[in-house]
Amino acid sequence: MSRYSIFSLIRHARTGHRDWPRAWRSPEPKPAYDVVIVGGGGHGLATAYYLAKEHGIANVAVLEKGWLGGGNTGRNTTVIRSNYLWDSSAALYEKSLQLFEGLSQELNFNVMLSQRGLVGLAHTQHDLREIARRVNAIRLNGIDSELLTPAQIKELVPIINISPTVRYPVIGGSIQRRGGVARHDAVAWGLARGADMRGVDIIENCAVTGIRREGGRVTGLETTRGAIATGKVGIAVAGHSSVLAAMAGFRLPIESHPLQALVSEPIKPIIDTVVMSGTVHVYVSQSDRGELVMGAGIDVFNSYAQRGSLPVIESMLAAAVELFPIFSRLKMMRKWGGIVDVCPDASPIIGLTPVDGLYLNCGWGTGGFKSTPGSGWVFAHTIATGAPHPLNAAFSLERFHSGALIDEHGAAAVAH
Ligand code: FAD
Ligand code: PYC
Repeated sequence: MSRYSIFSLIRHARTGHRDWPRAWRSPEPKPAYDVVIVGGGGHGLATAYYLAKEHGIANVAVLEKGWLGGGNTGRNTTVIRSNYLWDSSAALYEKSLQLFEGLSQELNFNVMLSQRGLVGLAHTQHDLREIARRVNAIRLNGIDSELLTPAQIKELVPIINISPTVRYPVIGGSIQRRGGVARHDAVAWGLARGADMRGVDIIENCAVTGIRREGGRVTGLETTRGAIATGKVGIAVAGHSSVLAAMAGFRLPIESHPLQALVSEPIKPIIDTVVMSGTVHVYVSQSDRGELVMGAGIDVFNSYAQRGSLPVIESMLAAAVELFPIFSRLKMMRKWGGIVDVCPDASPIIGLTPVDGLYLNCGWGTGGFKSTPGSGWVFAHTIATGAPHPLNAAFSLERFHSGALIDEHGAAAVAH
C-alpha cells in the first residue's frame, strides 16, 4: 500500500507526475488458471477482487475484450441506491450500498461516493401508490426511505417546477437519503488495482471466442490471445451475455437494448440531489465538474451498437425542460449509449448454469452500477463454493422455469 501513500503523492508532484507506476500490471495470459472471469467491467473486477480477498483464490484472470470499464461501467450515470421492493432485492442492493459506503477506505482509492440523496417523482395517482407501497416495503426491510410532498420536493430541489397545470405535474415522491452517486471509472480502477495487488491477472484486449466443455463441464476458453485451461469460468459481460451463453450451448431470457445518457455544458451548482422520474423517463444529477448528467429509458429495439436514437433523447429532454425550465437555455455537449442486458422481471441472474463450472452474472439491465461491489461479493462466493450465497439464491436462472420471478420494474425506475 505504501506505493500510494501521501509521501508518494508529494514525491510524484515534485517530479511533475511523470513517473507514476502502472495501477495494474499488463501480463501475458498464462496457459491455465483456477478461475477465469470474462468481462473487465465493474462486476467482473469486483468478482476477481473478492475471490482473492475473501476466498484466497488469486490464481485468477479477468479477460476483457477492450479496455477496463469500457462497457457499461464507464458509460453509466453513476446513480447508487438500494430502494427496491422485494425482500431479496432489498437485501442484495443494500449489501452493495453498504460495501460502497466503505469502498474508498477498503481500496485506498477514492471512488468519490456522494450520498446526496435520491429523489423519485410521482406524476400520477398510480405512481404515488406504487412509490408509497415501495417506501413501506423498504422501511420494513430496515432501509432508509421517506415519502415526500410536492412542497418538500421543492424545498430539496428549488429548480423543479411543481405547477399542477403542466403535462407531468409533480404530485409527490420519495427520497432515499443514503442514495447518490459515485465515480464509475474510479470504481473500476480501484477494484482493478486491488485485485492486481492480490495477484489477479487483468488481461485487456483479449476477447473470449469459445467455451470448451467436456462431459457437461467447462474445461477452458478460446480467446483472441490463445487457449486458456480452467475448471471455473464466471461470465460478467452485461449486454453480451446471450453471446457468451450461445458459446456454451444454452439460451438466456435476456434482451440487449441501447440505453442512452448525455451531459450538458458545465454550470454552477444548481442541483445537489439526484432526481429521477420513471414515468417521464428522465433523471438528472450534477457532476463535480458542473455538467448535468441525464438519461432516458431504453431504446426499444435490440442492438449491440452502443448508440441509440435521437427521438428517445428528444422526448426525454422535452420532459426535462418542463420539470426544470432553467434547463431550456443549456447546451448539451455529449451523448452516448451502452448495451444493457434486460431480464423479463427487471432483476439480475447470478448463479449456476446448465454447464458445470460455468457461472453467470447478468441481467442488471439499466441498474447494475449500484450493485457492483455487492454483485462481485456474492458472485465470488458462488464461484468459490460452487453454490449461491443466501443473498443471491433467489436470483437464479432457474426462476424462469419455476416462475419465482422478482418483478422490480417499479424500482428499476429507468424504463425497461
Ligand atoms: P460492463 O461494464 O458492460 O462490463 C462487461 C465487459 O465485458 C465489457 O467491458 C465488455 O467489453 C466485456 N466483454 C463482452 N464480451 C466479451 C468477450 N467475448 N470477451 C471478453 N470481454 C467481453 N446502473 C446504475 O446502477 N446506476 C446508473 O445510474 C446507471 N446508469 C446507466 C446509464 C447508461 C447510459 C447505461 C448504458 C447503463 C447504466 N447503468 C446504471 C447500468 C450499469 O452501467 C450496468 O448495469 C453495469 O455497469 C454493468 O456492469 P458490468 O461489469 O456487468 O458490465
Ligand atoms: O438504476 O438508479 C438506477 C439508474 C439511474 C440511471 C440509470 N439507472
